Amino acid sequence: MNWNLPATAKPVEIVEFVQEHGIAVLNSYLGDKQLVSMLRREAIRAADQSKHEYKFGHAARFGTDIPISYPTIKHLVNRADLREIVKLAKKTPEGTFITHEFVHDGPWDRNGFLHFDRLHAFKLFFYLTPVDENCGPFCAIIDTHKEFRALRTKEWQRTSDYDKIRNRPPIDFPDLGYAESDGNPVLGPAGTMIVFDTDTLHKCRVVKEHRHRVVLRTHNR
Ligand SMILES: O=C(O)CCC(=O)C(=O)O
Ligand SMILES: [Fe+2]
Repeated sequence: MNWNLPATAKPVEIVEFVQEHGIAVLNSYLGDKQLVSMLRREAIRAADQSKHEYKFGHAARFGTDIPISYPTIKHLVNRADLREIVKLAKKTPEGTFITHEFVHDGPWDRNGFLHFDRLHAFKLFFYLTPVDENCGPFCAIIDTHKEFRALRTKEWQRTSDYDKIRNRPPIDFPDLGYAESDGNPVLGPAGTMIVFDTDTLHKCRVVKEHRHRVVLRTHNR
């Protein structure tokens, strides 16, 4: 199954595709190069100034109200098309998470292992730098969200302790037959949007030496 949709896809088409397959990729969804470069500059400033701990590099977390010192990011997350996607998915915006990955030698953060998120979310994920095989591409396995929605639900019935939830199938559930190297990378230019249900198995691959990656994602629950 191919996860690519055209950058002109309508919010309803995007949401229906993600509900069915768990993930959709829209190359160059943010087609305006100047917009993307302003977003990248603000995102790097936000991540690099933040004290948030992130083993792959720097990360910043905002709630739904983005500080006025990041006007381009604030404008993006409030854009009508993005709000429409979240609304059609019947989710509520919870916050924005910005990461600047540049660390290429472990130990890795948990998102460096094939996983589903312990807390379910619907994410809009934007590459703000071009991402090839060497830049720590986001990797995923399409059509896995239904299987792992069931498993996540079962895990939360077993324990209510977030730290005890098992969410890395190759490590925690080897009998299911998933390997750490499974999953296809999303490669694309800066401005690419990935829309995904976090029950889809996914991970971040390691950034190679002298390369970096900048990502802005909104979390909606
Ligand atoms: O940064 C990545 O490529 C993976 C991120 C991730 O696991 C997530 O956003 O849930
Ligand atoms: Fe994740």
